[in-house]
Amino acid sequence: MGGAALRVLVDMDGVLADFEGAVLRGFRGRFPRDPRVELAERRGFSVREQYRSLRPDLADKVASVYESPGFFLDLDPIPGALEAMQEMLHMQDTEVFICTSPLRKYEHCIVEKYKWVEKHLGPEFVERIILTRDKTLVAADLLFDDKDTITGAEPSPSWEHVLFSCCHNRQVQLAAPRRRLRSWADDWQGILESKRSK
Ligand code: T3P
Ligand code: MG
Repeated sequence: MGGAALRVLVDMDGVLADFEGAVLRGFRGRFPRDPRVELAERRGFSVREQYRSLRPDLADKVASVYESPGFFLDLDPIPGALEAMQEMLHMQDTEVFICTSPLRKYEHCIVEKYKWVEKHLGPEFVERIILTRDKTLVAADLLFDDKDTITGAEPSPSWEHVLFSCCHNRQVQLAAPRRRLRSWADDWQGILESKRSK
């Protein structure tokens, strides 16, 4: 018997669920005559800020897309994510949790995130949802997350943040020893193995 299990946190939007693709599709459908930010042009975590710099009135318009009922429930899974989560769930000496933040405008987002997990990953994973605006307070070995900078009340979180590549963070240069997972086809198993104590 080894030591304690390896605890892995997996973020939801941008890692399991395709938030960016759905924002663009929703915006294009609702505001077809307005300029938009194609995925190849996305820079920075905040969609709203990039649309604001394109034209100030577009900030509220793009926010209305992701604040609409049904938005979070209808997100497509990121390729390979569901399979990777099932594999992690059944891996020995491994504990996997979904660690996700609700929008400040939480009305539809929270319940739809729970429903999405039940629909795509099943009831075992509903038990494994950690919903928090502050991920630094959650203790784990690893956090896979597409947000490039994660801060909160705890100045030295226990986890290593592995940046999950997403359209908005492809240009971000990581300082050593920070690392990325480029997609679910990349070697996530190798990253888990690298954290296990001998
Ligand atoms: P997650 O923690 O699962 O990645 O902010 C609430 C959620 O919406 C959070 O989910 C991140 C996601 N989100 C973006 O990815 N980009 C945005 O611009 C906004 C507003 C939210
Ligand atoms: Mg995310």
